[in-house]
Amino acid sequence: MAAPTQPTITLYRGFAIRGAHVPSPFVNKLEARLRIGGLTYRVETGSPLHAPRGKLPYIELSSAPAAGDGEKLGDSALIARRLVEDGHMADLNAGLTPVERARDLAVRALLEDRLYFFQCRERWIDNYYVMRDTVLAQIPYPIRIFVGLLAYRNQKNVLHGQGVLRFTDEEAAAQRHEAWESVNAMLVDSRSKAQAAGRDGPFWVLGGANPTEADPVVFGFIAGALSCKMAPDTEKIIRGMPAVMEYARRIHDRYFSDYQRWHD
Ligand SMILES: N[C@@H](CCC(=O)N[C@@H](CS)C(=O)NCC(=O)O)C(=O)O
Repeated sequence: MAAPTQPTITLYRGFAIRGAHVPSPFVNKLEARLRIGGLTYRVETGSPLHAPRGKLPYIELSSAPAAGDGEKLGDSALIARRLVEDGHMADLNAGLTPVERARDLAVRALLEDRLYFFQCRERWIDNYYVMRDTVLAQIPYPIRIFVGLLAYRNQKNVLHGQGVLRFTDEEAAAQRHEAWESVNAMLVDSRSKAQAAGRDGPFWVLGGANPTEADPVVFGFIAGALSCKMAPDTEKIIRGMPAVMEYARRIHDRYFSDYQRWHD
């Protein structure tokens, strides 16, 4: 049966920049997921204030080319699931065994539900001014100072409640490193499997011949970290891991040739 016609997808990224990855890992993840799924989309800036779940990214699905009248959807994973359920792109995990699915979920959770909070701490607490002037760049001074302080206070509460703010700087850094070491170990293994099998192009985090749902997530976090200046420790960690850099570069080169890439 033929796939249903793709609706017009407008992706709201929250950043005014175009033709490049953004600091948000979830935005990069969703873009990678759409592109791996073979879907096209247009990009708008948008804002969490207009997002259906109050967070970026969100999309608008519309049968007509003009934005503004369609159905808005939030949450990168739920958006991808909906597009799979509607028959617009394939489920990347369809061929996985239950154990492989568990591994895929574990990788996603490591980044989205653990590393993300350490990354927020590094960005919002350790590098506040760079963070503020990047994510709130569209808000003019002096309102930005005020909005920045509100955002800072909110982040502090979230991070304290979640727990990552209860660690010392050293303890937090060690846990951030540990997460990236784990990702690196998987990618080193996958790269050598791909080499042994004579496969060119991207290699994938679970080590198979095809991407799984975890890959857009891993790519999104790497691309985000290499596309901003507010997480210098993370950038240093990643740049010190050749397999991680190569993984992201190969995915970028295959799926994002129209985007500017980070410098090597
Ligand atoms: N589960 C969400 C997480 C999205 C998320 O946390 N986005 C951040 C940007 S990286 C955000 O919008 N933060 C703004 C806020 O929380 O107000 C997804 O996968 O889309």
